[in-house]
Amino acid sequence: MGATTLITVAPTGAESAKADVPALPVTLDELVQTAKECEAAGAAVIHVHIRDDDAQPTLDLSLLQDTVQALREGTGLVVQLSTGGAVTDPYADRLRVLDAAPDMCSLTCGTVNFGDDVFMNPWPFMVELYKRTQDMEVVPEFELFDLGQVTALHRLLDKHGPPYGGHVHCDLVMGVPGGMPGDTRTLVAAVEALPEGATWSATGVGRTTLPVMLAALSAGGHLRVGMEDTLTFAKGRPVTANAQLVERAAAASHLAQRPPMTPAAARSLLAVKP
Ligand code: KMH
Ligand code: ZN
Repeated sequence: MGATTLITVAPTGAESAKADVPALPVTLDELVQTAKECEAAGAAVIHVHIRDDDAQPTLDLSLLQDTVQALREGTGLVVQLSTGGAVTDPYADRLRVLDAAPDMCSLTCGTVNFGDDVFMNPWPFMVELYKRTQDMEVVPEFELFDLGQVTALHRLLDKHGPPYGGHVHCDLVMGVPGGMPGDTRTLVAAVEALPEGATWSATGVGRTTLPVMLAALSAGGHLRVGMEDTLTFAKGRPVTANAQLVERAAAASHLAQRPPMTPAAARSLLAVKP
């Protein structure tokens, strides 16, 4: 088997309103349907934020447990729950996400300005979350919004040892207003600073979606796509479904001679709990 591309889909996020973006999956049925379509289109991992009955972001544990179960029953995707939540979510709620027993969770490696808000990830919170991933056998995906966060990742690994499963996987989140820009030279700088042996994906929010996708493929990386990060497919064309973004990423991966990785291969690469 030749080289392949791991495609992660982030279908919902915590920032967009259903009223503004009708195609956003916010109910459990919509999320599972989206997940099935994205798996068929080439996704192997799903990065999950959920919404309540009013379509507002929530970290309600029982809803998260139902979501993990429904995604496991309906798809073969690796289920990664967001511990970032929304910028207003308390640390305790973000830590409790692991009690839903996902395969993976996100772990952001530092505080970053986030548009007009601040996405808080102080060192003691990072450490507490990391220790819980180790204890609860959940594989963290290290979210890197800025180059300084790569340094914080090294510090975390140096002080607290390897993640559950032993493999380090990172995601460069580029183009957030307040974080690192979504361009090729920044992507290369970040990749060169990653820990030895780490794998990585990249996503560029908004207008940086395509430049980051093409830079990531040409640099040998994996891809994250989805409506958490991208609401416009092309100039004047709103995204109509998450699968549209996965299909484009899969087509680009084929073009790069690194076709989409299967969920089973992703489980093996990421060393998630069997
Ligand atoms: N919604 C952002 C504030 C994550 O999922 O871990 C944080 C975020 C990162 O989306
Ligand atoms: Zn997220």
